[in-house]
Amino acid sequence: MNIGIVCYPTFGGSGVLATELGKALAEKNHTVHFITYQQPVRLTGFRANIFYHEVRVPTYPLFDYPPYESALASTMVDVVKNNNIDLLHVHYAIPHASAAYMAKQILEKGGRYVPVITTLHGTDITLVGRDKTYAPVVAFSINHSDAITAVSENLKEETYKIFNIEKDIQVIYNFVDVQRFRKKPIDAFRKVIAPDNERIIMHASNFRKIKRIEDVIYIFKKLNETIPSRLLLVGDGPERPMAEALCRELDLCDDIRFVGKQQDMEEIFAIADLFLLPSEYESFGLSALEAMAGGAPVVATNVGGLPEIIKQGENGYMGKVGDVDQMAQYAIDILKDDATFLKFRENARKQADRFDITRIVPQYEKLYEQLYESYCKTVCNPV
Ligand code: GMT
Repeated sequence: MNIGIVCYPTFGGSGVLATELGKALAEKNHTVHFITYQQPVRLTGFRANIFYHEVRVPTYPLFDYPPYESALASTMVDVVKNNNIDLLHVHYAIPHASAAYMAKQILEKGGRYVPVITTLHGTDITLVGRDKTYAPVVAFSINHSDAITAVSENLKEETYKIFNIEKDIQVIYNFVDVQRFRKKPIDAFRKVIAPDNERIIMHASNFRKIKRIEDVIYIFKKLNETIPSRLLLVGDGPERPMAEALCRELDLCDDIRFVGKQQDMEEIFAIADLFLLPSEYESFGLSALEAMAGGAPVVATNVGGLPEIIKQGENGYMGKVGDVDQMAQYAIDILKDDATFLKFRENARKQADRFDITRIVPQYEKLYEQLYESYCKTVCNPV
């Protein structure tokens, strides 16, 4: 099939997932057209059947806010018309689902029919989407998508709770390429981070408030008092200055390393002994799944879709939001001896297998095929 994928090109989970999906579909001989404002960060190297169409947003002195949504809708129209696109798959409702609706209306006026699938990722529903500034548009564009998917059962339930959705939402879990993430750790890299063979604790995110970076640091502080450890903080975002200041205040600068945004996450996860994700909310927690695939058990909060991937006492633990003492104790329980740690590590890998790319991508392909067939029967060529 010829598939148009619209996503955020940045390090956020929705853009990562959309890019990995596009790459996997291309591997399976589909042709994939990414439509976004910047080359997606995980879209590296050349592949004959992957195309990238940049959305340009011409500015004009009148515009305090350049109209990205209009530029995106116009680019979608252009890409669909000129590349034989069979369907559009948009990731993250705002503004992708409403831009897709607009593009679809324009195309239909010209007799060109293209179904739209919207995948909901989390904050597009639970945080930004529910804000009354956006809510009517989000609800409308979800209801006018031809198929809707959510990345966890929790997000599906939240969507029904927050909006008046008249359609079925299918859960298709996020995935990880287990083979790629099951890397042997690079010894020299481990030694740089943990020269005295300390445990390596890791957190990766976009450093937004919802991630509670300060809790990551407090959990680490407590753990480090019992088990010598080093904390690797991967990513960047608005909370980073606060986090750096907190490390200085707690006199932890020698034990905590900020490595910024990183491309080759599989190399980094390979040296992690434990992953921390004490977020206020996570619809799924893709970074936790990637960490598990790399063999790191997870200590997280009991929120959103996290209980759908973390099994308490098996591959990690979940505590209450803000309960740093409890989460630190969980981390100690996992790392206290090698036998326990290796059991958790093995279980984390096994759990990641359940979300392997080879199991999940066919679910998207099946949805594409079913939708394309039914859409063409009823809309493109009605009898
Ligand atoms: O977590 C973020 O702030 C990024 C956000 C995004 O849309 O890029 O992540 C959301 O989508 C990911 C991929 O589906 C999920 O794994 C994250 O849990 C989800 N984040 C939240 O729900 C806060």
